[in-house]
Amino acid sequence: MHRRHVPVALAATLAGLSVARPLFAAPTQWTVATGYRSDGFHAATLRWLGQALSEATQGALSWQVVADGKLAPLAKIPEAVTTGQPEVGECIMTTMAGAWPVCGADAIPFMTRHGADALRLWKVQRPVVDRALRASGLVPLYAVPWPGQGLYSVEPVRSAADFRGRRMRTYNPTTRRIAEMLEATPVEVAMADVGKALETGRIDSMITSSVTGVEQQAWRWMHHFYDLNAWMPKNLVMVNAAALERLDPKARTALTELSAQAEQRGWAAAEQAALQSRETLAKEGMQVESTPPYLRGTLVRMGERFAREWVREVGPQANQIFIPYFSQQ
Ligand code: PCA
Repeated sequence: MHRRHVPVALAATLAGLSVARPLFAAPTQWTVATGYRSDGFHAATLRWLGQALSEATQGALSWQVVADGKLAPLAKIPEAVTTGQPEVGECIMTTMAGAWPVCGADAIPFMTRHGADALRLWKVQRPVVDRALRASGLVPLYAVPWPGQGLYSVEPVRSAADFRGRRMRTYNPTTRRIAEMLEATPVEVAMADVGKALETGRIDSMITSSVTGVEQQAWRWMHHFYDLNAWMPKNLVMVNAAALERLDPKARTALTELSAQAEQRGWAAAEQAALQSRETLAKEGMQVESTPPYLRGTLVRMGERFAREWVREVGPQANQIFIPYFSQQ
């Protein structure tokens, strides 16, 4: 064979080889950042999806979950994902409402009363949130809720007046506004630091889920849990749009399909976790009570006010969520 023809022959051999290669291109390893605990049910869903992807793509796409805000603090994660470092991130949508106001419907008190409401809300939110995030180079993969938000308190509570002068832990603009409207002092504390804040007396009340109360062993300092079920905030998992675009089409399809499965698993896990953790709170000696009627009235009025304010802030897109949500009830 003439030397000049060798590369041609080699190219032909390689072309032949590429036909016989596995279904997917070179392995892609992504990083997933979450600001929440690695032993929580949200992180378990992320890990399940990573494993399922790796199996479905024969190792062509896999990811590593970095939890506990070790890669970036919770609030900074969406911005980090827009740069592609990391490729995937998880953040609570109520925190994202600052940059993407359409995400704010999640924290309107008493808009959703149970898991079915929350799922219906997500179905109508998703296309609107999807459009807003894509404009920033992010693509939503799936969302999973926290259990309904309840009130923890050192002292018993009967009405809004009982909050005056209290130090209430907040984790987003809504909980901050609630604290202010109740004339309590808002104290912003990341979830990871709640135990410490309780121990040192920085806070004496908080609104969060039964799951978070159990993870933080709230009963060591607080004895009253009012099961307000005020709203079910969702964690959104999003991917950098350019990284998604670079994926082999088959891996991209696997990611879309398996994300839908992860979402279903996550919602079931949230329901399970809510039941278990409420039981644990009671078993650990916490008084689990329903919402005091006077307080409920105040919070419902706040919910209505928040809804009006949110519509004013977001404009017509809010109606793209509200109208189908309320008309399907
Ligand atoms: N736990 C998280 C967010 C909502 C929840 O239930 C927290 O307390 O920060």
